[in-house]
Amino acid sequence: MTDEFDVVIVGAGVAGLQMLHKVRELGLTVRVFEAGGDAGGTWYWNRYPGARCDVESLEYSYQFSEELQQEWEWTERFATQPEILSYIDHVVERFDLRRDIRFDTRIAALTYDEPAARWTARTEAGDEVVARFVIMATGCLSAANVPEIAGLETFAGEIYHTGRWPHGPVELSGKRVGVIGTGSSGVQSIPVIAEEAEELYVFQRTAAYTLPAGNQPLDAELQAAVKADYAGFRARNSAMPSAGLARFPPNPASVFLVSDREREAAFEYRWQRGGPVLLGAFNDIMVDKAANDLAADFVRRKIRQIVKDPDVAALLSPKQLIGCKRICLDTGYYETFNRPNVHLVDVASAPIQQITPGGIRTSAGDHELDVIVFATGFDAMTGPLLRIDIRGRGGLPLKEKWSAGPRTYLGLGVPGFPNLFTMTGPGSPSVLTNMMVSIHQHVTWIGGCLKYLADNDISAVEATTEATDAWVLHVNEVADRTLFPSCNSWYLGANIPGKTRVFMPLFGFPAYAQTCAEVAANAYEGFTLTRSGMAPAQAT
Ligand code: N01
Repeated sequence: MTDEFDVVIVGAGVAGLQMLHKVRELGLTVRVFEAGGDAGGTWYWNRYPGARCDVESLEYSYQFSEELQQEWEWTERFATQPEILSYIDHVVERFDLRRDIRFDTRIAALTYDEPAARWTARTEAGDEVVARFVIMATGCLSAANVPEIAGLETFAGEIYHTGRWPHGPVELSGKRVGVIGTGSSGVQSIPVIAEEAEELYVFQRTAAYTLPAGNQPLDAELQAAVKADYAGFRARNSAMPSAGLARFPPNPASVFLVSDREREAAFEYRWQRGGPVLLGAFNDIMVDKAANDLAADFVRRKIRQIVKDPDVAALLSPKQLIGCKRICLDTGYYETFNRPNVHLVDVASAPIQQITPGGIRTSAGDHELDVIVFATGFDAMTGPLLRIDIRGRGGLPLKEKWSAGPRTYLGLGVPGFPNLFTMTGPGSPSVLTNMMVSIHQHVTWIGGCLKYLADNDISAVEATTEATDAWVLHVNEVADRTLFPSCNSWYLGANIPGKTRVFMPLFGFPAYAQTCAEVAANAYEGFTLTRSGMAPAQAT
């Protein structure tokens, strides 16, 4: 007999775990499926050397339990991957979450049975369960991207992807290592790999902007002060566009209203403070190209000061706008290129042609390697959803529905896919925020929706096409008021060959959270609600 649950959750990362806790609170039956061997999602998979969060520890934590946030002690301003994973393990144990999770189980297909108003979830092994609701907690950056490079399978050495780093030790000492990619994963891992490897070759196609993280042991007084009013701390962060950094808010003034000296001092102050706050030095950096150029020039000057070889400094200096690709945070990234064992390979001017048994061949020559590390990122936001064969009403595949790019209402629901929720989905603030806050908001909203459906004897909830069309327009209009869509970022899907270019996340957390609350208060306006055994009860 096929097992049946009220809710199936796909993914036991940070989002799936909190959602599981909420669904249990509602008294619903639930099964979570997780492809990994344990909980943690991003933090389970991304074990590469130097992996660390770029959101401050005091903010990158759950807020659903006051006891939990009081008892956990963070040790560093920006937590390492192992520390976050042990935090997640603590949460899993504390709330006894493991018993509802099936690990090492990847969902291959989800199919909606319209007459029964039930989803069937099929695992890769072919097992099936049935559920009324499916909650996709598959993450935004979980579908690893390994570019198709000729000859990859011929390489005689070891190959790793930062997002699929082995759980056992990886020995790099005495080896010639090549890292392809200089986004956040490359920027974090390169300084650490450089210390271990005999020779490190960094294959850079686009130079990234990276700012000093300013990591340090967490100030005990600060931790105590935050804990004394964690609710207030959370509320202040939730009122920020990025759902964070309220302790160091963006400056509301224009860069053009200050003198050159004041501008430089403002940039320098934020550079020294560490973290991503340089982008908030003035209010026009992300909306006005001339303002953006001033911030970008400041960082390029820093690169020239740090990197001794002027040719290397020039290659490391990004040309695109600052911030329109996700800004990176680092510990000693630019300094690493002063080491004699580190070599920057410019694959923009001399592209990678093929991987050979002995290494990487660019149009300028061969690089002999023992290890290749792909720090080449992810098929972001839609990848984790579309790698599952999701079929809604009438057997419509989500892949077909989204052939011209993702279309959701609030980043939570898709027309034609009743009772399926996409946590931190495209069309929601997600990756432009502290994910912990966006996840909390989605757990709360979905939990409220499930309760409303149960209280009102409603068997199906489905985003309307009208509401979705208007929402997609809104997301694009908001993006077009910023500089975000102006470079080839993964926010746009531009890192994946053939992927439709659509700016996927929505800028601005507070307005979004307000809209979601209003939709809920208005009996889920924009969704069609179908009462049990009846035709649609409400179509808005
Ligand atoms: O991936 P990316 P990532 N040949 O897509 C290059 C989060 N994150 O894993 O820019 C040569 O940013 C590509 O070059 P280009 C964070 O949100 C957070 O680093 O396409 N190069 C680029 O340099 C982040 O933004 C944390 O020209 C190729 C790199 O690979 C997101 O994850 C840590 C190539 C990919 O950069 C993704 O970061 C890590 C090719 N064929 C990640 N294909 C923290 O919390 C791709 N590249 C700190």
